[in-house]
Amino acid sequence: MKKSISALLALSLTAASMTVLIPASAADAALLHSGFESGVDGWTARGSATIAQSTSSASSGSGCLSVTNRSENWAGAGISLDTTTFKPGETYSFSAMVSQSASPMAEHFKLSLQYSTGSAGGNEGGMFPGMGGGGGQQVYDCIAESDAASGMWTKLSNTSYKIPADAQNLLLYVETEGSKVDFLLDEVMIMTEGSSSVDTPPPPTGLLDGDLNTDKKIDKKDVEAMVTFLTTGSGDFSKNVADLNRDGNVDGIDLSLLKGLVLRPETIVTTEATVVTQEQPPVVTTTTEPEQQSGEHMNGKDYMAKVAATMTQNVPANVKTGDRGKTEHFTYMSKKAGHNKGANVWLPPGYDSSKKYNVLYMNHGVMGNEDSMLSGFSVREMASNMISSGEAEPFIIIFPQMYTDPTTEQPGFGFNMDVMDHYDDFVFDLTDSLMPYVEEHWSVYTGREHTAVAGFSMGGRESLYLGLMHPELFGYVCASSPAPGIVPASDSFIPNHLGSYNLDRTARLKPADLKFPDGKLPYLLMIAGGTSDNVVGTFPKEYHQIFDQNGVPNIWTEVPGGGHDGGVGTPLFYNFFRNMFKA
Ligand code: FER
Repeated sequence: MKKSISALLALSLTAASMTVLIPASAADAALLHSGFESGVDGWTARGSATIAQSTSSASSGSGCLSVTNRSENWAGAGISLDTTTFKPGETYSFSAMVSQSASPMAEHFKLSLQYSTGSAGGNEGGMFPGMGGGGGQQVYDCIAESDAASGMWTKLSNTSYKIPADAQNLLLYVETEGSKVDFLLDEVMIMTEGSSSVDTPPPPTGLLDGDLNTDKKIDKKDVEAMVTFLTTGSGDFSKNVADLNRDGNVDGIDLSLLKGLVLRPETIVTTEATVVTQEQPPVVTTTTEPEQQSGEHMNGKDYMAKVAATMTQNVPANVKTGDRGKTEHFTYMSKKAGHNKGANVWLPPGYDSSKKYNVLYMNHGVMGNEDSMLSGFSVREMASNMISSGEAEPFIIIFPQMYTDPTTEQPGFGFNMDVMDHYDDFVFDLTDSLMPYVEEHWSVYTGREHTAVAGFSMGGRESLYLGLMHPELFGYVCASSPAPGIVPASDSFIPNHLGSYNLDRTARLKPADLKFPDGKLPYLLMIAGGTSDNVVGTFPKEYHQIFDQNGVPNIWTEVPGGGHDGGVGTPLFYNFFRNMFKA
C-alpha cells in the first residue's frame, strides 16, 4: 500500500462556493435558460455519458449539471431545440458555463450544434453522431469554444450565431476536444442576437480559487504557499480557496490543480516570469567549442555548439497559436504494467501515410497524464506552425502517460520512492510496448537520428533518464525544469531521493553515471530552468552541472525570474523543435 502525502497531511476544510448572480433581465429575456436548479431541464446524455443534476459547486444558484463517464470526446450533454422558437436562417446569442477539475491542465470545450440537412429520418438529431439512418446528412458545427482551466468556471459564448437555413433536428450539445474529462455545465442561455448573458465569473471583490495569498493573482507564490503547507503543515492563507477540488482536504491533488492554473499564463493577469524574461535575455551556456564534423550527421558536441549560438528566449506570438494538426487518443497493451494504457498521438497538418515522419515523445509532470502536455506549453501549436513553415523537420508527437504500475491504472500519486520507481518503469513500457505500437500504427522513421524525447518537470527528469538509458534510441533529448531524483537528492517533497535504477535494476544511478557511451552522445541535450522555480528549485541547473563535470556537452538555459511553468518550457521547446532531426 502506498502512503500519500494527502493521507499524511490532509486537513478538513469547509469549502466556500463561488456564486455569480445573473441579472434578472438577462434570464427573463432568454429563449432558453437552463440553470439546473431543480433538475436536468430537458437535457439528455449524449453517447456514453451520464448526466445528473448536481449541487456540488454551481456557477450560479445552487444547481448545475454534472457530466461523467465520457468515453468519447463528443459524449456529453445535449438538448433538442425546436425550430419554431429557434428558426433556421435566424441569428441568436448562445452561451454556456463549463467547469472541470478532473484534469490539472486546461481542457478545450465546445458548445456545438448537431443538425441534419435535406430529408430527415432515422437517427438525425439523436444522441449518436454518425449513426443516423437514411435521410439527410449530419452536420456538427461549433458555436463557441474555449479552454477551461482546472477548477474555473469558463464561459462559452457567441452572441451572433446563425442557425443554417437548411438545418433540421437541432441538437445543442457540449463536448471537449482531445480529452474525455468529467465536467459541470451551468447557465446555458439562448437569447436574441447580440444579447450577452452571464459574465465569466471574475470575483472582483472576493477571492479567486487558488489565490492563497489573496493578491488577486494565481501564480507561483500561491504554489509556494501550498507546498509549504503540505510539507510543514502550516500556512497563512485562506484555506477555503485552497481546496480546489472541493473534497474537504487540501492535499497533493489541490497542489496539482493549482499548478495547472499557474501553468496557463493567459489565465493570469501578469506573471513575473513573463515580465522578467522579456526584459532580460536568458543566460545560455554550453561547455563546448566547435570541432570538425564527421560522417553523415554532425556529432553532438559540434551540433550543440552550433545550436547554442542561435538560442532565443523569444517565441513569435503567431508561432504559439493555431493548432492545425490532428490529435487522437489511443490505448495500447503495456507489458510492464500488465494492462492497457492511454496515450495521445498528434499528427501534423497534411500528415501523409505514404511519407515517413520523425517522432517526438512528450512527457508530462508529476500526477499528470497523456492529456497534460496538450495545453500550457503551446506544443501542438508550435509544431503545427513550425512544420508548416519549414522551420522544423516534420514529426509526429506521442503524448504518453508515464506511470507504469501493475497495481493501478491511475497516474501515480504521492511523493515517495515507490511511486517514483513506477514513473521510471516507463522506460520498459516505452521500449517494449509503446514504441512498437507507434511504429506499427503510424508511418515513422526509427533510430536515434529520428527520435526525440522531451518533457516538463517529472517528464523532463524522465526524458533525461530515457536518453541516458537508451542513447541508441534517442538522439534528441530535452528537459524543461526537470525534477530531482535521477541521482540522490533531497528536497521538501522527498528528503531522500535514492536515485533512479539502472536498467537491470541492480543499482541506483550516481552523478558519475550521467554520461553516454562513446559515439552515443545525443545530438542535442537541452535543459532549462527558471531562477524562481519553487517546485524543483535549482535541480535543473544541477543536472547541467553534473553533465558538465562528466564532460557531456549540453545546452543550459537559465530564465531569470522564470517559474515552474511554460515561461521556461515554451521557449525551450521552440528552440528544441527548430533543431530536432537536423544534425
Ligand atoms: C520532487 C519535486 C518535484 C519530485 C518531483 C517533482 C520526484 C515534480 C514536479 C512536477 O512534475 O511538477 O522532489 O520528486
